[in-house]
Amino acid sequence: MPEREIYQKLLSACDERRGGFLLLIDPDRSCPPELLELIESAEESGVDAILVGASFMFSDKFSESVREIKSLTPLPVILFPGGAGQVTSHADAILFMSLISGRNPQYLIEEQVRAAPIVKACGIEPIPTAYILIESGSYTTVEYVSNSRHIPRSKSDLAVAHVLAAEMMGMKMVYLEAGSGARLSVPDEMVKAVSANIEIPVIVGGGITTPEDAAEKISAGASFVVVGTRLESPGNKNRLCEFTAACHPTLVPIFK
Ligand code: 1GP
Repeated sequence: MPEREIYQKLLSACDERRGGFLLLIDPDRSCPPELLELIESAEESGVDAILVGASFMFSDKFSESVREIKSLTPLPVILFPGGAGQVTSHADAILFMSLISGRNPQYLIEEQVRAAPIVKACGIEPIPTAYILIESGSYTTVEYVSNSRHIPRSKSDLAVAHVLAAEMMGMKMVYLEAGSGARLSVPDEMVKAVSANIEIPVIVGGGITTPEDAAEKISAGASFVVVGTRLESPGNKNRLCEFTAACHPTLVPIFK
C-alpha cells in the first residue's frame, strides 16, 4: 500500500495557501471539449487536485473516463466514489468514505468491504474520509441513492458530534456535503463549528456557485472547497481562476 503521499500533498497545499480548491468532474460528463479544456488548464488555474465520481453513474465508461482525465493533467486525480463500482487503477488515490450521517449499513460499511480488495489490488492510496450529508433545501440525488437522511442545517451540534466520532475513529478527512447542484450550500456557521472541534481537514462541497461563497467556507475554517456543477458549462476557465483565488487566501494581495 503506498505511503500517504497524496494525503500529504493535500495537507501541504492547504498549509502553504491557507486553503485548497478541488475540481469535481462527473465521469458521466467527461467528454465535452470545454470540460477537457478545463481539466487541461486546471493546474495553471491553481486547482490542487481533481476529484472524479458521482453518486449515480449512467455510463459504463468510468475507468476510461478516469484514464482520460489523468492523461490531461499532472494534478493528483482522486476518486470520489458513489460505490464499490467506482474504483480504478487509473487514479492516484481514493476518498475511502463512510457515509456516517446515515444509518444505512450499505454505505457505512458494505460498499467499503466490497471495494477494499479492489483498492488494494489497484495499489491506489486510500484516504479514510467521513462523508456527512447536510440538509440543502431540496431532496438530492445522493440522499435518494444512499437512502439516508441528512443532518438538519440548524443542528451544528449534531454535525460536531459526527465529526468528533470520525476523528476518534481515525478518519483522516471530513467531507461536509450539501449534494451536487444543491440549492443551499453547507451553512458557514456549521463549517465554523465543525472546524473548531477537530484537527483533521474539512472538505466542503455541494451548491457552491460563487467565488464569494467558496471564500466564506475557507474563512469559516474549511480546508478545501469542492465545485463541480457550476463549472460544467462552457467557457468557465476564468471562473475557475476566480474560484481558486477565492480558496487560496495567501495568493491574493491583502490591502489594509
Ligand atoms: C458534489 O460536493 C460536490 O458531491 C460538488 O457539488 O456539483 O454542486 O458543485 P456541486
